[in-house]
Amino acid sequence: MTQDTGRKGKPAGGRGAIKGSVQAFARQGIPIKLLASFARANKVHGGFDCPGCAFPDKAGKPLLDSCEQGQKAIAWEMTRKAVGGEFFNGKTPAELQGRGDFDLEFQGRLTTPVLYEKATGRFRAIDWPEAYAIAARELAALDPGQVAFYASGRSSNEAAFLWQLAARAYGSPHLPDSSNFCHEPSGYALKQSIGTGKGTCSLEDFEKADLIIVIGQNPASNHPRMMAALYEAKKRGAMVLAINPLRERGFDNFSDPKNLVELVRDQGIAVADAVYQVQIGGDLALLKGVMKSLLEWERAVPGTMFDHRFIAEHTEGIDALFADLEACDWPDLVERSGLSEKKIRDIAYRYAHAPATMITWCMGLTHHLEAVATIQQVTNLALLRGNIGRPGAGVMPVRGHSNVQGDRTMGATSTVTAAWLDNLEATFPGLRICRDAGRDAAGVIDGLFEGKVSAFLSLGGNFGVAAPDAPRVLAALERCKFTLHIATKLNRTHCHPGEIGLLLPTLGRTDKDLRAGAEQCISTEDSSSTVRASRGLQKPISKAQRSEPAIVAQLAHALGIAPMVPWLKFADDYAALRDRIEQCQSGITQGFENYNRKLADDGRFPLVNHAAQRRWRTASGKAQFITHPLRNDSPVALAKLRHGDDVLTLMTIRAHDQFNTTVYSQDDRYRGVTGNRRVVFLNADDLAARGLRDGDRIDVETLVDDGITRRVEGFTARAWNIPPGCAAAYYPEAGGLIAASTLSSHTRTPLYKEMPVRVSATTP
Ligand SMILES: Nc1nc2c(c(=O)[nH]1)N[C@H]1C(S)=C(S)[C@@H](COP(=O)(O)OP(=O)(O)OC[C@H]3O[C@@H](n4cnc5c(=O)[nH]c(N)nc54)[C@H](O)[C@@H]3O)O[C@H]1N2
Ligand SMILES: Nc1nc2c(c(=O)[nH]1)N[C@H]1C(S)=C(S)[C@@H](COP(=O)(O)OP(=O)(O)OC[C@H]3O[C@@H](n4cnc5c(=O)[nH]c(N)nc54)[C@H](O)[C@@H]3O)O[C@H]1N2
Ligand SMILES: [Mo]
Repeated sequence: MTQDTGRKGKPAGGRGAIKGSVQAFARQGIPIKLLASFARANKVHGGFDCPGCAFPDKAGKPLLDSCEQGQKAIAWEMTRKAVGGEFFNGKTPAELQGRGDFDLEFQGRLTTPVLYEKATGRFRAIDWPEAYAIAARELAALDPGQVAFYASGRSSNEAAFLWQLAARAYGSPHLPDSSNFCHEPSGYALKQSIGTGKGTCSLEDFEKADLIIVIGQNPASNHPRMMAALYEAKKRGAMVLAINPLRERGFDNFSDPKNLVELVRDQGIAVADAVYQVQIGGDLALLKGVMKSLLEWERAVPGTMFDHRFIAEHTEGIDALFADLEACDWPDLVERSGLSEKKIRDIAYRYAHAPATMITWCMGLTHHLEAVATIQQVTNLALLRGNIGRPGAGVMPVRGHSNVQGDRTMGATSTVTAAWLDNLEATFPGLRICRDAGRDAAGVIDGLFEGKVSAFLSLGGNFGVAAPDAPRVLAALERCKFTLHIATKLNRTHCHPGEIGLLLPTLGRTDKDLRAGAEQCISTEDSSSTVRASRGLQKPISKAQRSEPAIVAQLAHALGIAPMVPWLKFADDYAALRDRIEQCQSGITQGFENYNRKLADDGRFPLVNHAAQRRWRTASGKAQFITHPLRNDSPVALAKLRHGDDVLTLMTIRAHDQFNTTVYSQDDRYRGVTGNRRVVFLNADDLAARGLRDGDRIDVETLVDDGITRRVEGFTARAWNIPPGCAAAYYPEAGGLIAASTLSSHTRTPLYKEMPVRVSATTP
């Protein structure tokens, strides 16, 4: 059986990217706006921060700093399609639930507050004073310990700060966020290892690295501006290695749309020098193998492999790491990683010969049982050769949502330090905030299932679809007493309101934000810890839309909490708000001094990243080599004990035409998929072993032994270049297969990319 490689020969990026951008705006009926959008996206001076990914923006005044994927997200938001009272009035949740996800969002921008009451069973448009009054009435009647405040990572620093302040002042410590589903293990692992829970690289490092290892990431679809950086690196002679179960298109063939010669020839270059097709979840063993090779060579010729001075001066725990590596045996590492000893040694050899190496990763490492352990081996590998805190070197979790890192810096998370809470109280004298332990996203899901979370509020996102066990989470949201969503567009979670449900229309990144007659700017933080100003470019489609900071501040004001916080002033004057944020950051995050002035003068500024300066904020002041055993009790291993060779490991991944739960089309042009996202990519041998063929209709069932049946039906099998025993399907279509009862060690992140499943032919 041959595998389908899609549109063979066509590069990722290139003409396709230009066409994709044009189509995105044309589909919204606003083709002309593409020009303004390209001119302003990610530009620091007078521009706006693209609402797509969190890849760093170029410094200075680049002609262009945007990509196809960013333009899709922008067009989706800039659309002139609107949905208001005429759509919602009289509709029941069942009627809305009957519509497809695409159809819901394609209705356009939300333009009116909407109320749902179980008593009438219907939605209806209301005005803002009524919305605030209802929210205040509901929240006042609830026990704050039962109320969760979720944040997705698209908001601004200003909105995120107010969100956590309002939640804590109200009395709830429950601040789950999309990071809990995303890079939580990265932050946790890095904090323990190097004392800073953020990546240590900047965009300039891409210009100086000799080797860039891209592990568990598909930048061609999810961070195309990073593809441009890799492409430049490759062209100047750097080496790029990809570690991924899939040979993603961008690795083998990518053309920068700005390169006219390649554009005309419609041909790009192989950006990756090699792609190592690791087994799903095999990275921990692989990384141990790479380090074991280095150790063996070092023992043979001492002084050749490691940066001994760096290790002696800056680190602790090297002996335990060596002991751990010595205890590993090669056949076991080979079996677990799915890569031959030769290939693993090949990576080690290339790493050992590169003067400066960067290692970047994304969800391919975090959505796993041993995510923290794996990321700490990435860090160990970097530390062994002093590859942190010098030009062209470093560790870089490439963040997802455009301001997900900033939300965290603003304290919008359930785990914050006591120092942060102290600063909040000191900044607003008289304020008393909740200091209880808060629920993370997994905790909120448990709470929803057990009835201990009875109200759910969200600042953006699509929680009921993004969460594991999505169908059960949506049903649990309906059992809530109160739900409230601040959103730009209608999505499935909104169609499952609680007894009282509010949906509040907000401005997005691209909208001009006028408050009390003055144009406001917001700020965001990218994956390289750079904070920047962002100003919208178009007039909002409706006068009834409110900015996120204004909505949150008005809600808090209506609720009558924390009168010492000047909520209404903050709603109209974000600079005044930023002055207080600066105060709260004192002694916590260095770099926010003169926040407003820096934004006004330079448009952006870096936050101090201690690890990048080789200052390790760990208990001992040294960077830590941390080891973890290889486990035999993963959900996949347990399923194999019961179901033998039937078990496949499923990863749920993104297609080229989506942003998380927002699906733009049924196509994935980089993987040759057209018109149907309900596909499962499988190794040809695995298909044959099950008597299946490419194109067959199949059902997929989760093999987690927790008494719950999870199944999707009528998917299409695709024979694909994927390691044996591995399967891939798209998120969110396959999200119902992910068991909320299985979570990663340390950070309780869902195992979105490591589910044991069985596939079988659909019975007609
Ligand atoms: N256009 C667009 N941009 C986006 C997003 C979007 O949906 N659309 N989403 C944003 C968000 S929130 C995020 S978090 C990022 C997501 O960006 P990515 O992490 O790149 O996205 P995923 O599709 O989830 O896929 C991860 C990659 O990991 C690989 N992988 C899976 N399991 C393993 C494993 O065990 N080992 C290794 N080595 N690799 C593995 C998969 O083959 C796939 O190539 O992108 C952000 N940017
Ligand atoms: N099976 C599976 N599940 C996953 C993943 C996976 O790989 N596989 N990935 C996980 C990851 S990495 C993440 S980050 C989560 C994402 O989970 P979420 O962040 O909860 O989901 P999104 O799809 O990003 O949210 C989209 C919605 O946000 C709203 N929105 C968009 N822009 C704005 C804005 O500017 N302001 C406001 N207030 N609202 C806005 C719109 O209503 C839109 O419908 O999903 C996780 N779920
Ligand atoms: Mo994410």
